[in-house]
Amino acid sequence: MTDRPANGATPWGAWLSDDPELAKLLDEEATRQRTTLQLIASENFTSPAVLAATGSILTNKYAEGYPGRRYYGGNQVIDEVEDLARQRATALFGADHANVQPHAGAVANLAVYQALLEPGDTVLAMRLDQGGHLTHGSPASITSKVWRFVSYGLTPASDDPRHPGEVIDFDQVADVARRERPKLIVAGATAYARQIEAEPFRQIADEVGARLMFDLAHPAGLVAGGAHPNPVPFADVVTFTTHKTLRGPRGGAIVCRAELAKQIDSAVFPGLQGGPLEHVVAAKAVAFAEAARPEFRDYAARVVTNARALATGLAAEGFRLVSGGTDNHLVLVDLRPFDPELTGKVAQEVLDRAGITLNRNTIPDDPRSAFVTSGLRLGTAAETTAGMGEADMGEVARLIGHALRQRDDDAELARVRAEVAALCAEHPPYPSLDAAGRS
Ligand code: DSN
Repeated sequence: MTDRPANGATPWGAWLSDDPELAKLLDEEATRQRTTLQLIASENFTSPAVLAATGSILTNKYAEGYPGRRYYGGNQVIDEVEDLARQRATALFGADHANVQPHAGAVANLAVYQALLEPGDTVLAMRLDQGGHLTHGSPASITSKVWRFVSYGLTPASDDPRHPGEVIDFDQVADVARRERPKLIVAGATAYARQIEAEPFRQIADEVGARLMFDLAHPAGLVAGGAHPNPVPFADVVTFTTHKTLRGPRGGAIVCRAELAKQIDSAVFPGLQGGPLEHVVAAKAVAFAEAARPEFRDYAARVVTNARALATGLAAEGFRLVSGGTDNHLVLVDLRPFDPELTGKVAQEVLDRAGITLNRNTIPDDPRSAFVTSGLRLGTAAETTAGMGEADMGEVARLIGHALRQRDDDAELARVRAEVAALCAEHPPYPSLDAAGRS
């Protein structure tokens, strides 16, 4: 723990000392991240080097265009920064070409659709309530207004523990593809706890003459660390976010086959975006280099073993594991066997009060709305970065079960919050910055 100046100005150096109002908010957020459990499956703690690049002077520069082809002067250094990020991304994933400019995963997906499709073309993607993302054709997303989305889902749940079901139904993918003849098939999910093989999607895409896009937003870091199969050899295009398991700055990226490079680049800029965020591009370069190191392989493996330990603990507390368990970084639980009255919305709010941060999530064929839900989604990427291990995950599961059983008892929730704080104190996310008085 760090002593803090009386005016509350702390977090990222003295720069904010002229703005105590904002400094206080950053300080409060630093305290929240350090003293409560971060179990949102799409979040992580970036390295101090990623934070430094994100907060760098590169934010000052306009660089519309690409290295060697900019619309503004003064981009000699920026070109080298972006080239470094592109080279590191292609090397990390074994791809021909990378575009590191998308501001977010959603923009990366939109860019691919714009590059490969005409308005009204058919796209086959995962159903939202089965784990698909908003940009996979949600009625609320622009994607469904411009293109015609059809969907596939999961196999039914089963009581057989050796074949628990709720895995991608490739028969259904093939049937819908043959019937609808999509121009693009999208693999990948936002709430799916199993590995996704790209090869069966490739076979189906080839059979119906479709292109294949793999949305790798969630497991990108697991792929980089060798803990999830790499879709790059099979997909025409792979989109991903850099801030989830990959542990970089908030943003998106695309890797693709060489013959699609020009189309993809034009779709990102000028198709969708203006000036790239070169400070974030630099931070992406930092993250790609970090993810190529041997210790990142250990990290990715520990994310998965921790998720398994968390899943085992939650099952012992009486929650049902969607897909029967996990082999990636996330766990999706059905709350109904634990308590049929408990909704995801209430559980998320109760756990927030107990210092456990996660998100409610629909489960396959959820009878409740996406705003209420019958499930919770949890992930281990962030707390694994902070140093938690399998025993800690067992403890986390116990605390979740206890808090939800005692949800009407404020004193019990306060006790859980104190236990959470003690656990987090053993695993600070930024020990080096704490020592320097900066977190
Ligand atoms: N919102 C992200 C997630 O939490 O999975 C996806 O965009």
